[in-house]
Amino acid sequence: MKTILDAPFLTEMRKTTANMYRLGWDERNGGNISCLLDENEATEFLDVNHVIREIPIGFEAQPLAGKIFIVTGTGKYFKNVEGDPENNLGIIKIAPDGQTAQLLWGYKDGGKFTSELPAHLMSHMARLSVDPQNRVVMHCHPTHTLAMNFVHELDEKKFTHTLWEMCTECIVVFPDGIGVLPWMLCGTNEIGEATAEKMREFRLVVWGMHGIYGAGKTLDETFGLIETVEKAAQIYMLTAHLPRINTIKDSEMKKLAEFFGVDYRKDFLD
Ligand code: 2HA
Ligand code: ZN
Repeated sequence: MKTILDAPFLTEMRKTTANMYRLGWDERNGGNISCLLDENEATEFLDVNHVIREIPIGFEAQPLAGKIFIVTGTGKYFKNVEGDPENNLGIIKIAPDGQTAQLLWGYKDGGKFTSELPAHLMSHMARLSVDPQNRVVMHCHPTHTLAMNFVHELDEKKFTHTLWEMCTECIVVFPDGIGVLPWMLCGTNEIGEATAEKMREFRLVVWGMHGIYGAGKTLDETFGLIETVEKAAQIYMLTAHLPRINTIKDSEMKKLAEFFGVDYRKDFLD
């Protein structure tokens, strides 16, 4: 069997968390990522039937039974994942009962998965029901996106429209828009359920005055979604207090969406 440290999915998790840390999106233990692994690929690097220990999930994730995820650890710092993946990450398999995580690798110091596992697994279920290719759920605290939460209405249409206006690429990258939740207590099944509900409709969900969730087929795609939102939010925060002289018009955004053939939220344009 090949060594897990050579697994492309592990390398990608290390690179992604390091990138996110350096961008300032994941201070201290902020942020978490889960990625659904292809069972055949995982089998090349680890014995998927050897369970190190079992950890209760705290809710019912029956539709994901048998699925294997690599997940960041609770209380762990993105800053440290690259240098010490075995303590800061874990690979879990959802047991047949849907209520237990079987640890296959990682969380070496006795740790466990992120406190936001409900939001992650419930979001995976929601995204898989609309896109069987979805593999990644990512949460972080991007600075400008978060700043914008304090000065912009937390309304899905208005928030999406403002961001679409800030960069020409936005309507093409996230034509489905951004779901927005009010401030809620994090780490709970309630916020998990609310996030998953939004994830049926959106690949991006803002947690009011906390951060953002993204979902996608790959780590790169999901990172790129959040990166594009954050860039647009940065432009907004750099310009919101200045007189606006120019803007990308709704008619121009429509042209972009049509030219690139994306199915956009028509009700989010004026
Ligand atoms: O895992 O970001 O939302 C730390 C957090 C909680
Ligand atoms: Zn958070």
